[in-house]
Amino acid sequence: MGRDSTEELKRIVGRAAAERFVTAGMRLGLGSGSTAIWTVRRVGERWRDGSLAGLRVVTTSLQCELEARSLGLPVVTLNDAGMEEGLDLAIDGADEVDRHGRLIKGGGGAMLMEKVVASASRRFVVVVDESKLSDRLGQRSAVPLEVVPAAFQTVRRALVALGAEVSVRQGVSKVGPVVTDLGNLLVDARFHQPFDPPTLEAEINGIPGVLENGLFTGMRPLVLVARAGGGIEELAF
Ligand code: A5P
Repeated sequence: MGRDSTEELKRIVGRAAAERFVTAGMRLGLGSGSTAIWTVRRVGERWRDGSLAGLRVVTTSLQCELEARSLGLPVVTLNDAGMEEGLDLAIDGADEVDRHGRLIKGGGGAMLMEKVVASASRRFVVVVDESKLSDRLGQRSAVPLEVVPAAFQTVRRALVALGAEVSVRQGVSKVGPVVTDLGNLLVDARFHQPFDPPTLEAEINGIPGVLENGLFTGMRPLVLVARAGGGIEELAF
């Protein structure tokens, strides 16, 4: 690790996205996790200093919503009046980014609404530190899935047939499984063999009982990468 710690890189890149891409009057999607939260905070500062008049934000998780509301940001939903055309921009973190701009997301368990919000947006900006760059998706992270609880065993069998090692994410300060913001299970599917990301994304979502998975392969994001040696690189896909 170079000059800046990973936590500092997250702060730098999260704030940079809020400064470079967010403008007054935008309909803005805000992501979740320890990097995107810095974007939320910087948007909050800019809102309070009056430079983002007319902004409306859509959040992707309870974490993000509580932060946005505590900062006084005007939180709306995709179903509210005035949001029929979707979002101008969404900004979010990622767990892995490959050289084609394909992502694994969902380390924080919010990938269902993150994918809804990103796909509702004309532009998608991803904020990461350089440790998230990956030669091959799946090298660092399992693929997270949000699963209807009653369908867990059915989904597990189908994932094993696809070659995955399957685990149910467990709470840290709570016994038992993690329950998502939407009341479902979080299942982590680890693939030890290389896979074709778009094919796997579609195959997993074809399993009945799977609500969404953390592969984001068709989004063409602009990825901001905070470098440990200093500076932020912009990778366009
Ligand atoms: C939340 O569910 C995720 O998709 C996050 O965006 C992703 O896990 C990256 O999180 P960090 O910025 O905390 O590493």
